[in-house]
Amino acid sequence: MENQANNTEKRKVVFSGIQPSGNITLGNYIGALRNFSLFDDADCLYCMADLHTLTVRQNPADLRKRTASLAAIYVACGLDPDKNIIYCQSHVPAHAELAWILNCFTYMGELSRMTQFKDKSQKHADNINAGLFTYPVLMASDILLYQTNLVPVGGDQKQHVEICRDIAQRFNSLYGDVFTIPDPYIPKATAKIMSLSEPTKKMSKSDPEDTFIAVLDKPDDIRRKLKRAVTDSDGEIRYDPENKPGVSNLLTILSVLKKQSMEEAVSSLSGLGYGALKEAVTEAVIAELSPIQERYNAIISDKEGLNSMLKRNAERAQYLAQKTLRKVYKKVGLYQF
Ligand code: ATP
Ligand code: LTN
Repeated sequence: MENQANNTEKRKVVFSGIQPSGNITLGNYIGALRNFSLFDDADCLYCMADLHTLTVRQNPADLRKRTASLAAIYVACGLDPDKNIIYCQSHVPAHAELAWILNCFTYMGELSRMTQFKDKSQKHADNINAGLFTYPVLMASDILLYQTNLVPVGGDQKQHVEICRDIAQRFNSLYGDVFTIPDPYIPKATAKIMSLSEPTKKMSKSDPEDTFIAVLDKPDDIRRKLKRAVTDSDGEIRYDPENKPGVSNLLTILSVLKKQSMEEAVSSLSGLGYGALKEAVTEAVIAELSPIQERYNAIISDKEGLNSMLKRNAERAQYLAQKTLRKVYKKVGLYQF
């Protein structure tokens, strides 16, 4: 937090991104998206990290569709596109340009320690490409271009924010104070929402449909998926993530969405069984997602409005990004007119 303390008069900058690599899940929502609207008094940028998705093979038509859909989800979740800069990563060339430079300040050794790289290499053993390896460098560029103070993400991205800090500190120690050193913003209780079918694994949008609830799922799908969610056989409603991961995951979702403490959530179900727990979670999820879906439908049906918002916001982002990029080019010695 030290560099926040140094800038008390200046507005904080908040940056985050989500990959349009599948249906946006309840894990993305609770772990990240929902927190994006907490920073009313900061300058916030939220991107659709479409360049990042190319590290895994994508169907081009689907990728295009999902990118527009994610933009509409951001707005539907309450992010005002006049106050927050909501844009597409590939529309701002400075991201890829800075990534090249920062690749030259990042070591193979530190990249090969990234757990996401190891996991995705296993999952896509036929396509372990260089982009998958340098993924964290592009993410560092996203963050550093805007002199970001805070990065709201889920727990799985902590390591990537740490390597971003290391790269920035390395660069600053060679060239002076070029980059702000960012801090992650990861509330502990919601850092990792678990898969419905394997509650010891993270809920992930690139896993099979029945393992997650999507933000755009219809009430019937939500009900069906939660009915099938894996629990355990002892029948007691208790928060104990180690021994009762399925039940604890459902309790986390319930308490967060109902804005209750864990104790309140557990005691509201005292004496009841897993059927009642699932029913309560179902109702809470539907109540949370229905108004978002209603706003989403209005936004996504106005393609022109959406495109003009994205264009305007990409220009705002590019203007800010250029300031940092020009400074970096100058510092490293690239010839300029
Ligand atoms: P993929 O399966 O394609 O890797 P993902 O579902 O893990 O995707 P990302 O686009 O990588 O999603 O993540 C977007 C944001 O959501 C990140 O901040 C990430 O930490 C957060 N997030 C993703 N899954 C979860 C989860 N299960 N619990 C909490 N936060 C999550
Ligand atoms: N790698 C992130 C998505 C992402 C991101 C960012 C998050 C891309 N660029 C910058 C925070 C800041 C993920 O969730 N997989």
